[in-house]
Amino acid sequence: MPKQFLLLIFISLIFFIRTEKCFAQIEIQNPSFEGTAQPDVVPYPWQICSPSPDTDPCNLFPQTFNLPASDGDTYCGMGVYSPPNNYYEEVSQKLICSLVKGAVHQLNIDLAYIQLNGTFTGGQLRIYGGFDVYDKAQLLWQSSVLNTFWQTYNAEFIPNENYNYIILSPYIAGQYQFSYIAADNMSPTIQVDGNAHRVLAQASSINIYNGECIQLSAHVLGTDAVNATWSSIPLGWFYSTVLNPGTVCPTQDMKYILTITDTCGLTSTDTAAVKVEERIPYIIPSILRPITVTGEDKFYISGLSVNSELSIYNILGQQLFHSSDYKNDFSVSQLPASLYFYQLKTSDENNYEGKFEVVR
Ligand SMILES: [Ca+2]
Repeated sequence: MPKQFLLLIFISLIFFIRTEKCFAQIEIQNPSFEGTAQPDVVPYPWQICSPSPDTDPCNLFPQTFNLPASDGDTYCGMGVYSPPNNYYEEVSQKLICSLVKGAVHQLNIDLAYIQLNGTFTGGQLRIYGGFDVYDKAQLLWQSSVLNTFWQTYNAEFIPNENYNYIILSPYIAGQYQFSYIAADNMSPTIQVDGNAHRVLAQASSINIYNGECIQLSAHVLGTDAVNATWSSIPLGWFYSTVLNPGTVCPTQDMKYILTITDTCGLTSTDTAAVKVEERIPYIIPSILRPITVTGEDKFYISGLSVNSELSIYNILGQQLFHSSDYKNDFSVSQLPASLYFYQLKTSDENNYEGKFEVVR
């Protein structure tokens, strides 16, 4: 096989892998509206949002309502009467898992409209998202004008919030217009872009010195998190407000991946990079010639680590300065020329004692 072909196959494989789409799924219960055909009732667990949709074909008008189900035995029928009557028969369902704010969602649904003695025309279906049975907080999608035969529609939408209800609502344009919308055979799941998440994992990166240990810091934004794991730590521990994965003592640069899983299986990951540095030996000054104008008047310890405790004494043994977390900020500008003594206790529990001279 020529090399060019092999290269082409390789590039195609990379392209295929990179463009493969990944979806999470939200279940729709009873997506085919299966139940006992009857007027003014919708099959469980669908709920009536605005009275009164029907489970069809229910022989409400047997001479004309002769549309068989698109899938199974029954479907949902919704009457609509445009302004000024504003009559809309609507159904809603509480989702097991909420929609995901900002993510691309897709579902399929079969739709048609039913003619009644030539008085019904067209009509469309709208899908809303909300937070209760009656809440039409956001119009998510609207179909084109329907036909008298079943057609499958693909609804794609992006919710502005994590709505936990969807509402199906009939719509017809114009005034004094009637229609009767039929809906059936919804996809059993709403597909959500796999990169979406309801919770956000946050891990903090940090630098340490070789020989030190560190407790990895992790937080989660959102309230639906149920599980968290660190990929480089052999733990499978559960969610708490502040995640505490324990302590790690790497001797080389490491990356620890935090994965938060929410109640519906969507995940969010973040990486904590731990950079391991070799400790620089402390360089403690022995002579200081304070020049205040250039700022060279500080007792500056090169290589000082955090939480280092420093005390400074005069030649009489009187303590002039103490800090439990010295920041290289002690000024000798006001000290007379003399000999002084220091005690330094570093964060790794090493003690250093010595003297320095202020010279003027
Ligand atoms: Ca059905």
